[in-house]
Amino acid sequence: MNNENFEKEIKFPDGFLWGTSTSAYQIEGGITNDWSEWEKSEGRSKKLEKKGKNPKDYICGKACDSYNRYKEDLDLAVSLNSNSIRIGIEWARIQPKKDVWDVEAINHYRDVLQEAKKRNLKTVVTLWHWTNPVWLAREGGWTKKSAVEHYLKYVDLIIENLGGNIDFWVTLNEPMLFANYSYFLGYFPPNKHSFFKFKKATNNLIKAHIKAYEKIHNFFPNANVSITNLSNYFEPARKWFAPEQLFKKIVAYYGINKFFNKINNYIDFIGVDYYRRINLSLIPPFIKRDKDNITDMGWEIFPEGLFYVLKELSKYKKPIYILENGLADESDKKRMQFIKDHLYYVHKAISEGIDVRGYFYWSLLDNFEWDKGWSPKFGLFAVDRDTFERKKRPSADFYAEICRSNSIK
Ligand code: IFM
Repeated sequence: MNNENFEKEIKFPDGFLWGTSTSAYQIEGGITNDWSEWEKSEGRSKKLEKKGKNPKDYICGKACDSYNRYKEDLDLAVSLNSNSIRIGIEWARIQPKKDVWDVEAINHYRDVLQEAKKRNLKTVVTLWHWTNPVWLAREGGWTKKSAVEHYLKYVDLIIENLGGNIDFWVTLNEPMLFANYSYFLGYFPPNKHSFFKFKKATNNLIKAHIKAYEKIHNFFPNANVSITNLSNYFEPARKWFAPEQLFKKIVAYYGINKFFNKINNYIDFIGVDYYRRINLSLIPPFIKRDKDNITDMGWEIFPEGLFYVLKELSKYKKPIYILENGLADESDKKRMQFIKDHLYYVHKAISEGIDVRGYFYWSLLDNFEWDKGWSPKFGLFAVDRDTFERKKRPSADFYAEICRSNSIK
């Protein structure tokens, strides 16, 4: 990115939300759900061993022990001068069995939210971030209509017990990615490869969101409710090649627009999770990325893409919050520039009239990166895998200064 872009200070609007994002399963530890069961399964371990990988590096286990260390984590968020935090609630903790509601778990999350409030942090709360109680998965998970009814009972409980401390509700995290990875591409449990199941799960997730939206609004008429969507920037690898253009349209439709089109009358804001540009190729040669411009996971760093995504999503005419943006960068050599460049494009979008109201860095801590296990390091704070000690990376100070000054210098 051209440094001329940063010759002068860039100020963000007053009241802009600055935060970090986390999710329950990825940091809390000690959870039993469909993911924890799958991770430990023999089939999964064998597949990993065949690839020369150690299955232990792919087990969430105690994660970052945040279920016990949440006050420390909230203090870290405060140390960043952020004014908000995105946290998750784990359904499987609240309803470990179909007919058991765990009062201790509910009280725990009440305390987490109250502690966040005590620290003047606005709370963005994700009710479902891909993981499910084991009993629900055994009933057929999201391909069954009953999942919607079960989810809504869980939402009722959250509304009544925790709703007063929730500023922004995220009913579902990246539902299209979940439906795709779990039921079509098969990367996530239950590892299915069926377009039919993918469609069923998608439709049930859409229904679940719409009904949850109505329930939350019945109780709290002024609530802010939405989903987050993984909104990466898709491009055909060859702009002149019609099949790749069509491929791009299909992927962008299923990846971004389908869900928002269906729920557009049932959202108060747009939640954007942006990470990278994805070039869609159908035939070789496949694009090779310059290694200076990729993350530890090989994802292309493409800040401009965030601007295009914000432009595209502005058509829904809702306030936009970037609820995830970050990179895996263990050495922390690229993180400051990454944040700075993405924020440059956020600001450009705002100055062109797009109503962006917040930015949340993913993630506060190094955490469990799902099927990629423990190696990707997204955190502003590193976490020792044995002692759980949190250690600040230099980019945390950099981000803290942005949050403090509401500007980039
Ligand atoms: O870690 C995930 C998160 O759970 C959902 N959005 C993308 C992140 C990075 O892959």
